[in-house]
Amino acid sequence: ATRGTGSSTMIFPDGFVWGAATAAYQIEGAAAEDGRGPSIWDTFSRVPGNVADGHTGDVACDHYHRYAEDVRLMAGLGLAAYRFSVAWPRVLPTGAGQVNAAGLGFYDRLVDELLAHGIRPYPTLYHWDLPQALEDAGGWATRDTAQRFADFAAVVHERLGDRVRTWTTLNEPWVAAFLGYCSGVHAPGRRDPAAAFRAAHHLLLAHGLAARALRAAGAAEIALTLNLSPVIQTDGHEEAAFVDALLNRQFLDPALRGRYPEEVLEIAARHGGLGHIRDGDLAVVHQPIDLLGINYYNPSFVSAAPGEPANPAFPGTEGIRFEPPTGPTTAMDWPIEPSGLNTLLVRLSRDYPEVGLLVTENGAAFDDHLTGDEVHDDDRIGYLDGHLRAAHAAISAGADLRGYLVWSLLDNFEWAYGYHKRFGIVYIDFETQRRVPKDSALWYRDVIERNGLGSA
Ligand code: PNW
Repeated sequence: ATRGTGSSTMIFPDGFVWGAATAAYQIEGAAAEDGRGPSIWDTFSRVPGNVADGHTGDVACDHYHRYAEDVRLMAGLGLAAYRFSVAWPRVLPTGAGQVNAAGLGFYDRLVDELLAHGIRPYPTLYHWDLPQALEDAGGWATRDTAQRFADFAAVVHERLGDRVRTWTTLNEPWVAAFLGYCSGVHAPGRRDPAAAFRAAHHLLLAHGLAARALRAAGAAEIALTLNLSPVIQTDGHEEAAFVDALLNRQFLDPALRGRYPEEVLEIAARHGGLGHIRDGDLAVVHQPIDLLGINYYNPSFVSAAPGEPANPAFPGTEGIRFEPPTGPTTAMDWPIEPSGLNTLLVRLSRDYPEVGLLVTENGAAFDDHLTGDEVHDDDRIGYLDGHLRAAHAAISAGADLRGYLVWSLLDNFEWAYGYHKRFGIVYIDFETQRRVPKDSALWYRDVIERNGLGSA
């Protein structure tokens, strides 16, 4: 019952946490309600050309008003955990100063509603919606933003700490820094490698300062969520290790070992220098944490290619080619490669054995169609089934994996792709806001009920 093949019954460990994930700007809507201030995504999405068809998060899934219905949906699926993010500009409209009680009140009601339905809340404190006022003061490229974040974390903990056990500081600092400040395809849309390395460091510092503040305030468990991708070399030799250092170890090593990879220091030194890294910073970044949140979608394939220009999100990758997928892909054109999750979990448990592991995102966009009251998304079921089998194989190989949260509960605002890419296990009709559980949601309900997978 423990083999990683497609044909055996696979039961997960007792207490394995099954759930789903979302993020504030992607689902809430109500962008100007109850005193919420603007975030960098409100600004960015309004600039023509930044988001497909000029979509914004103004309405999204209207979750701000429909959260009770959405929690009922979750309960119907048997979810034990729900990962959401807290919108900083709802709580502190300009990022600091006076607390906006109405904004904080939303998360207070959401947490109560979840608990009333037996669902454990897993808040993430930063999922990319930086208050615009802080960006105007320099954003993540500025050191002050890290302290502002720790102050925000303390405010949220003060209100929810009696009911929330597990606190996640950041979601995917690599994406926030390198898509936001280097390639510019995410908010705030800056194209400055030096600013991106500073942003990455200040995000790590923000994580450390917030983790310290949360711990001091009595938080039971603290987590950091990273987007991680095994880098596979199709040709050449040094290239995969270099990309792995930028994408994965730039965040893993400071947070879990208190040091930067040499490759990162070297390349950051050539893009603006290392003056932003002060003595003692890495000790702050290296706080004891309980869980590493893993967002896994696909491996990255690279090869040596002399003359290739640097990838816009990866400074220093001149001469390295990011290979397009050759096998099956999702609607994002991302490769479908479940074995990458096994590789990743086994590697993390070997290289960072002291931290528990939680898959905080895994899932796929496909071209879904509503037929009557049903969505037949067999492709998504296949994706999830394959990845759960890979996760189970990693557990059998000794990985300390505690749970799995599917991305996403709902179809939602998929950043630069707007509403065109559907990642939900629940379909949203964005005209009527009707929710329709897809076949994958019903399948997932059965997985949760039996704590595993049946014969395939
Ligand atoms: C993650 N990349 O984003 C986010 O945490 C979610 O908000 C998002 O909806 C989900 O994955 C699906 O995209 C990523 O380019 C966006 O490597 C881009 C990348 C990785 C993760």
